[in-house]
Amino acid sequence: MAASRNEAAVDALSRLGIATENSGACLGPANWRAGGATIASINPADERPLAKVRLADAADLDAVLASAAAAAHAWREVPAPKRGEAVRRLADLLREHKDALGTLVALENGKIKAEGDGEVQEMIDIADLAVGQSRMLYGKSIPSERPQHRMSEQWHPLGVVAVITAFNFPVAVWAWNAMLAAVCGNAVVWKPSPKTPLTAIAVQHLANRVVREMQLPNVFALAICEAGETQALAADPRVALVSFTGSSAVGREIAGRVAGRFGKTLLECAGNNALVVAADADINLVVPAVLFGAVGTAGQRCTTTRRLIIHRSRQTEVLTALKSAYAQVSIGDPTDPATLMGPLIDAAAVANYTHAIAEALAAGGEIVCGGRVLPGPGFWVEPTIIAGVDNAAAFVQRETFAPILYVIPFDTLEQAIALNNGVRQGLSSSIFTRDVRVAEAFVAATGSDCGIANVNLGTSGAEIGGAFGGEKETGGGREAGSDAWQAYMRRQTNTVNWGDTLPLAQGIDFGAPGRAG
Ligand code: UN1
Repeated sequence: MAASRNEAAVDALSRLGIATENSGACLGPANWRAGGATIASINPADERPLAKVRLADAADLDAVLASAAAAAHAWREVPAPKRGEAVRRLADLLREHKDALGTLVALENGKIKAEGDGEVQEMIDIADLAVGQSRMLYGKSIPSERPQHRMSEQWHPLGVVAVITAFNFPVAVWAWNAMLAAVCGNAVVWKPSPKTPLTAIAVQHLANRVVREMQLPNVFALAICEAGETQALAADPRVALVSFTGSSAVGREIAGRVAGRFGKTLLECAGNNALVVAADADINLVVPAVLFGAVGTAGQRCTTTRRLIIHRSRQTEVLTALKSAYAQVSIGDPTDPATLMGPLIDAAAVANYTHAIAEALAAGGEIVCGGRVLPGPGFWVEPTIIAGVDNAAAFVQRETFAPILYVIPFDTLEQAIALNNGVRQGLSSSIFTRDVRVAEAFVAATGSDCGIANVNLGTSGAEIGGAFGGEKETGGGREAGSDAWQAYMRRQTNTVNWGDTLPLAQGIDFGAPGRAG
């Protein structure tokens, strides 16, 4: 199942400035460094190295943070709409490099080219939103209870924002954070996954171009490092906000470290997303939604559909349709336009896949389709549907980053909602129904407990305009649109007394010892 490394791929690497060996730390244009170990970026489709990267060590990280702190001081004095112009320029460069960067995402992550391009589009979309937002960092005006007083609030930059991203959205999640953080007046330090370092280096080259051309402070920095340095990054008081995307276990550790110094966190951890098929669901919507949600990105999205909660009366019909849809999924070279599913990221991901399936079978689960590891080189598995499992089983309760869909039947809407909510994670959810009462019940306060609850569309593939994130062990953070920009700023309440007396709030009379005359 080896994928060919075609000329277009080699061309994409060179168009993005990727060398055979690259430094993993960058303070700004012409300021790359790295004193740590050397790693290889492996193409998960053929297990061949794409290029090498020297990691940042503790000294590199320290230099990056010192530089970012200085840049943040200068950047906060630049008017926000001017900061927006830098993001607009970066969006221009992303448009220009969309094809190459989308290809590099496909090569390094293994997601298909259409999804790699989609990810770059997501970067462009959030950049456009951030440019507009740079003119709308609104504070409120609040009526004061005291005469001749004016109360208002304004939003100030935080300082340095660290963005820790996962391999599965190697560039878009940085963009959600970085574009907003930058217009909000912060310097951004990016710690990408060492599984996908080249896409980060490519984006850093583009950011460097913007900084150089526009002669900006070095507000975009990069530190590709190992776990020890990542924990040091979280513990460093120079970092005002740590935005973390990844597993709940690591998120919990990072959050603890940041909380220990009263820093801020923005967490986007595990999802365990269910798609509910109500008795009256339109199968023509359900099948493509499950296919994209459960098979797309080889099941490696935070928003991947992991549980199919299905009305018992529709089970046979829907599973039969899904079985034939799954049979048509072409697995192979992610850069081939005919491919629908690429490889998993690495051997550990394949091991997690096999382990979860073995557990499900041992617990009496039955494979509807898929279930096998495919021959390498490359990390190939079949998209899998497993029925006859219990929602409370350990393997259903945890997020396995692989294309495995568990089928769980229900009889009443109350049961379906309880099953949807009956996991520790709370990212995304959806229901398929034509009944407005069922739809509204699902999105009501008594319905889905997730950060995202959809009706008649799948659990994955959210637009950037909405706030993205979830509850419980997903971590509670919100990124991208709506008012998510506020996470990258500190709120200041200002009360101004423009009178000649000093009335106290709550009508307190505190005597008048200092009263003149
Ligand atoms: C993620 O998997 O970390 O909603 C993010 C979606 C994408 C983002 C996923 N827009 O599936």
